[in-house]
Amino acid sequence: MIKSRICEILGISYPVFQGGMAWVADASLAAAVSNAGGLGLISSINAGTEAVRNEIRKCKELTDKPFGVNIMLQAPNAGEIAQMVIEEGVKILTTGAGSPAQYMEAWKAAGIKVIPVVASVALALKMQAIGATAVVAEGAESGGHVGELHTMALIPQVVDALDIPVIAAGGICDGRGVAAAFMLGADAVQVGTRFLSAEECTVHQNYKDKILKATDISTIVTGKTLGHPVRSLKTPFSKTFAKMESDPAVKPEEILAFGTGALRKAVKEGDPNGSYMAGECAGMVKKIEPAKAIIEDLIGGAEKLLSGAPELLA
Ligand code: TUI
Repeated sequence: MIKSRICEILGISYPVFQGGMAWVADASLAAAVSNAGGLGLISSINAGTEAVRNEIRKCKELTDKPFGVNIMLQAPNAGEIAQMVIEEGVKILTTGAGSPAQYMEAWKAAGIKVIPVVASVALALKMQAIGATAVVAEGAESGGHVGELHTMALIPQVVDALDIPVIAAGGICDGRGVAAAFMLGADAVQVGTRFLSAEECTVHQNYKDKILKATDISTIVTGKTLGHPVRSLKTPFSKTFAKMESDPAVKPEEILAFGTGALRKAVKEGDPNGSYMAGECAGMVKKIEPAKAIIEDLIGGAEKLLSGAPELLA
């Protein structure tokens, strides 16, 4: 049975976090993951602060297990969300796309366990120094906003630098990825893309269909020229975005305007011109199934591999 210190710290049965995917991670998905023994997360990127508050309240009705909220720090309402989660008695937070330093004091005073997502050793060390409970180290295989380093090199370097637990993210999609993450020294994994195919995931069916059809080479990173690299499925939208970026005649403001609202359009409307954020492992997602089955496959698969590992030494 795979257990780690993060299970004790957070009161969860399995060391599996569900990524707090923007527009995607709502009460339905988070509660399903938490009820299955993992850590469900609700995204702060939704139709405004009050919509996120409602998701938190819904989640409390759907599960009595621990769950958390992911705060996207670059969002214009990040400060508002930071206060709202205290009001709602949220106990676990993950943060992404920046440093949560300015909010740490208030969150710690409220007894919140803060688990920032980091993409480098430097930020991981800073987060440990300001009182983070753990960090999610996210490699560039992941979907959405990505850093520079990839999981295989990032995780052991962050593990070596820190004393607090490290949750590995980026490219982890089945028991093989989970086992590998533990071998790299991680205490848990965070999985996003695989949960897009969960029955309880409320994304538009077109989004699920695109994930199920994806292959190994289906994703692309755009936005590097804007300082905000994002991995998404190759679609007419992302290809046009990439073309605009390589055309010196197109101004950054025009590109930004083109991208605004594109993720919501994909998630909520299945709009073919939307942004279908997904990780490199989208090609490994083969079926729609309950979140519980996904967690059982992740953990069961890893346990089987790890218990067979001594044979490698024979
Ligand atoms: O945040 C993410 N992934 C996301 S956020 C998002 S929302 C969105 N993005 C673009 C368009 C529309 C909507 C989609 N995906 N992952 C966590 C993450 N954080 N990955 C990398 C980082 C990161 C990168 C640099 C964290 C900190 C950082 O350093 C900044 C600093 O201050 O040093």
